[in-house]
Amino acid sequence: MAVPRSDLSIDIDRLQQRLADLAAIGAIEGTDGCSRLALTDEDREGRDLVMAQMNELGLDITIDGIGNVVAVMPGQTKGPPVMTGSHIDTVRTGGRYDGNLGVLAGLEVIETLKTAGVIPKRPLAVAFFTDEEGARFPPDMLGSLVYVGGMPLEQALEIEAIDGPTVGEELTRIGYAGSAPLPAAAPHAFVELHIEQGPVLEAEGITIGAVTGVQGISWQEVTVTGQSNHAGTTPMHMRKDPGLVAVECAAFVREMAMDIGHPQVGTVGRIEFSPNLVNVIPASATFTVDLRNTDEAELRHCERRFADFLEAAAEVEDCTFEIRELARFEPVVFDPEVVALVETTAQELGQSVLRMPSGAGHDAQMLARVCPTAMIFTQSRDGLSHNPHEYTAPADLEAGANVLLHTLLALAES
Ligand code: HGY
Ligand code: MN
Ligand code: MN
Repeated sequence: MAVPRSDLSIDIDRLQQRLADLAAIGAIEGTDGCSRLALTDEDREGRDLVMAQMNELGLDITIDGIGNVVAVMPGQTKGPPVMTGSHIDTVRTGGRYDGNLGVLAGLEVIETLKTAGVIPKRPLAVAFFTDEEGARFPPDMLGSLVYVGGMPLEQALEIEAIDGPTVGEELTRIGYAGSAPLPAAAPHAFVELHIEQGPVLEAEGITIGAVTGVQGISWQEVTVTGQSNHAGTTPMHMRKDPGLVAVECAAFVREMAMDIGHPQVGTVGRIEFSPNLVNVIPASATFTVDLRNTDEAELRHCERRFADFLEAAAEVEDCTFEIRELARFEPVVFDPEVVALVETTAQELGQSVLRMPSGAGHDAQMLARVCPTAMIFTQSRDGLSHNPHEYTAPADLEAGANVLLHTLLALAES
């Protein structure tokens, strides 16, 4: 393990400026947050900005068929790069750090090395992957999933957005349907810097998270169909109200997760009635169920309990239902050597560090399928994320980016 070079550290003001410039695109009025759903015009603008910075750094840039962008700094030798990166698409109520930090800190690392005249043995790459959030086009981590061969490109291009168009149509519309081959060649290693998006580091008073893996994710979309009818004339015993089934399910998901206990979580994040009018008993109700657990068997058990509840609730209300799987990823364990490298690098840099799993999904969980992978977490104030008031203090950003710098350098020199 190379001892971090004390003469090399990132420029936090430059990194903060990069974060501010990107957050200005899709800025959410009165907050530091931004809204750049995947493949929207705001996402295109964000992509254009980051690509301009990649060009300014003189990097070799490629765009692949799902719109992933990879920028490479040549090393002293050829071969697979040590890669970092994340995503720059956001949820509709996004913060400026989720994903963006990992990409922009990667560029900051490259600029720090170039300024110091350091050319690593292996090439270094910084990537942003398409549609990590999965909020507009499910599943999440779509770009990195295709990148590692987890989904054929043709299948990904046909995925429809919650607002209509397909991935392929939107990629073409925004000019990011690239030609670099897919699946991509595996990097030598992959390390992603990301905000924790949870309360653990702050509560423990720890600066850096050495992330050991990512919990399993199950996303389902349920459409319950009943009978629309007049809200005023239909006696209660004659109703087939899918809206009731949907809200009963939402309450059950919460109760079930509380009953199972930590680390089980369950969320109904999206719910839509049709025709969604004050005086009409809904014809149908569509809602999403997001279930997660670090243990695959527990997650399957939770899915089974929900399915049983849904079946019974629909039957009582004389409704039918359909389930569409939006995402299903088993828990991922990161490479122990790379996790240890993150941990020792943080310690060498005098930072407190804690090994911990990730509650959120990340592109790293896809890259872990093809190369040694780990993640670095920094604190999230109040554990807040997917919220425009998401915040990470400059000292934490600087600490995280310096751990990234020296971890990448150690991997590039190994
Ligand atoms: O849903 C997630 O965990 C990630 O933010 N895409
Ligand atoms: Mn993220
Ligand atoms: Mn996110």
